[in-house]
Amino acid sequence: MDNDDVFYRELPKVELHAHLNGSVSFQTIEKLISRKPHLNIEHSMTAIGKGQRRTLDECFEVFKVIHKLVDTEEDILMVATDVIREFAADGVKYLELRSTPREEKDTGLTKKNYIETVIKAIQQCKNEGVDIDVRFLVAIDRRNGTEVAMETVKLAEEFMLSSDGLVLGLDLSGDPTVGHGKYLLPALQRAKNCGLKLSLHLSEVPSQLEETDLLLNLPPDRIGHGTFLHPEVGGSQSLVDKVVKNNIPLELCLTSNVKGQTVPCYSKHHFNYWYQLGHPSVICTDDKGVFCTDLSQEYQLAASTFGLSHKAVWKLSQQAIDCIFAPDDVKQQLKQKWKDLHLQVF
Ligand code: 6MZ
Repeated sequence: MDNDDVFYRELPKVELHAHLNGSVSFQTIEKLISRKPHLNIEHSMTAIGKGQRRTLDECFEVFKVIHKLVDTEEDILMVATDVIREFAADGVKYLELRSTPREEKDTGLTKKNYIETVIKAIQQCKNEGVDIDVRFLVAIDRRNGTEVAMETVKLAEEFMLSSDGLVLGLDLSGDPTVGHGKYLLPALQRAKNCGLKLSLHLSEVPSQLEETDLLLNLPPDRIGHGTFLHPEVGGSQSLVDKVVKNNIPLELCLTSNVKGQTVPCYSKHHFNYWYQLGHPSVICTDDKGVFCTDLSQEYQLAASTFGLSHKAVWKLSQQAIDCIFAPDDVKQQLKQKWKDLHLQVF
């Protein structure tokens, strides 16, 4: 590692947009494959390597393969503990993991078990003294429609009340070309009313202006991607104005968008647009396993592409603290941590 690599690794980081099953590393996939050799899954089917690109559609096929490998409580516990330890090893001090609770008839897995198991993994890592504060966002896969969305919100609500602050909110994700947000509004509204924080994937693909406008009226607490919000790429000034007026932070995932081909190259990534506006923008990984990246690399890419100094990068990672869903006392603790580490690094 050269000095620059060391800086990014040691930079304390906040990860706010990480899908559990998209974050499974090469090593963990190997363990899963050896548990289930009869599936005949090869590693090339679960990740998109350096220089490779896929359409977003193909990316969603990759998740289906991973879901076949992760279908028991035991698998989820291993995957979640591995993912948490890997983020910690990469210098992430605060992580909000998100995942879609799944029910698997063949293994008896229920959605409730699913969430309980992720919580167990978080607690296990905490008990082991892993240096990272982890929270959980329950995800709605938009493909599954109105009823499942409402069911998911009710489940998230239950866990928000019983998980000692570990379950904080809700994510809306899934293939953006499937379904329409208007059918999910009642569920999202209910989530908001009961105190769940909302992070919504918005405008990840073009031509979602109407849906985005509708969902921005909630308003969400954070936006995932927002790739096609601004007028230069077919969005609109009024959408940008809504985001700015409500001061809704964006979760931006450079490699994911380039490899998934919604952004043509790093230099055209919308990070630049929002960063220039001075709008809260948080660098995230999305799916570090599938896209073969980590958060240190994403910060380094943003810096090298857009000419950010180490000082500016530090500020960027520090400002992410204000965008977390955990309460103020957690923000204060993290700010103190950044302060202490700043003295060691600079
Ligand atoms: C939208 C995405 C996504 O929930 O099984 N997911 N949704 N856009 C993306 N951009 C690439 N990347 C991942 O993790 C996998 C699930 O996360 C969502 C999809 O619903 C995917 O099935 P979990 O842990």
